Amino acid sequence: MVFVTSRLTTLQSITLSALRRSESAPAGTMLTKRAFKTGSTAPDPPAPGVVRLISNRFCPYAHRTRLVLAAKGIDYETVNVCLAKRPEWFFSINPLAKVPTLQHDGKVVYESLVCNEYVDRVFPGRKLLPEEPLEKARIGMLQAIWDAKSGPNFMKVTMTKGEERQKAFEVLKEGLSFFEKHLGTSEAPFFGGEQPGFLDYSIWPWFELLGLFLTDDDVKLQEAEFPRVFAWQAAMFDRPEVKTCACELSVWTKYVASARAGNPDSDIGLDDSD
Ligand SMILES: N[C@@H](CCC(=O)N[C@@H](CS)C(=O)NCC(=O)O)C(=O)O
Repeated sequence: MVFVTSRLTTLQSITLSALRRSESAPAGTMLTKRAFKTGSTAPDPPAPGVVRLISNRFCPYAHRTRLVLAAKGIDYETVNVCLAKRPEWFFSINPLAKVPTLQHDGKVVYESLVCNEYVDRVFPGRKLLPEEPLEKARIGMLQAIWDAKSGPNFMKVTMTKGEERQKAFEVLKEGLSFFEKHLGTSEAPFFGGEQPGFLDYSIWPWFELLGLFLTDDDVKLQEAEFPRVFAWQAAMFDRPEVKTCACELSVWTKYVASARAGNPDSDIGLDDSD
């Protein structure tokens, strides 16, 4: 664990050098750092060559980028921001003030999929996006199905009740059926082939939370209906980069409770030393 500066006690960085050394030996580093809030002083820009991820511990989009950074074994530092009370300085880095946002050698990159492609193209390591145009197009089309049908309805299922919830669940499943079908087109366990690729990481954050959200009988995914997706989920849970970036469900449960009470607490689960 590297502390970026003594001036900013809340600004700390994550070192994933263990991952760089060996994919099978994850650093096991958890993001357990307090979030910058409205009124906070902006941290200095990252040092030359350092990748900084402006993030939030509970954002699935930022989780996508953490996964890609970890998968490629890139050292990076994390600055968490509070989404309910976003710091003013964040708007001058990213006009949308959304996480994830990357800072790297004076450049700023935002939007999770854009960040992930940037990281994939700029840094060495195994390539996560295929070069072959049709393969790349297939990934893009599945991503579009996820974004249109499954991702938003996953959130809707967790936030709504009754008929609206059931309808959202049906559309979510309709989207998932394309993923089930795609997995059936090869023997490989991941969308990326023998190892997870771009799409695996971009849809994973929601799958990690299935056990938290889709648990009621009327909105429970049935393994018999999506056997390949369930096998894929199990294989993903085994990956070192997935373990490194995971947040415990018990902490997530507390976060969701704080959000439902109208006060999402980005620092929940941290102790005084964080
Ligand atoms: N399309 C964006 C979505 C990112 C996003 O919505 N992030 C949320 C946190 S999960 C955020 O920063 N929200 C701040 C806001 O919109 O107020 C991406 O893929 O990066």
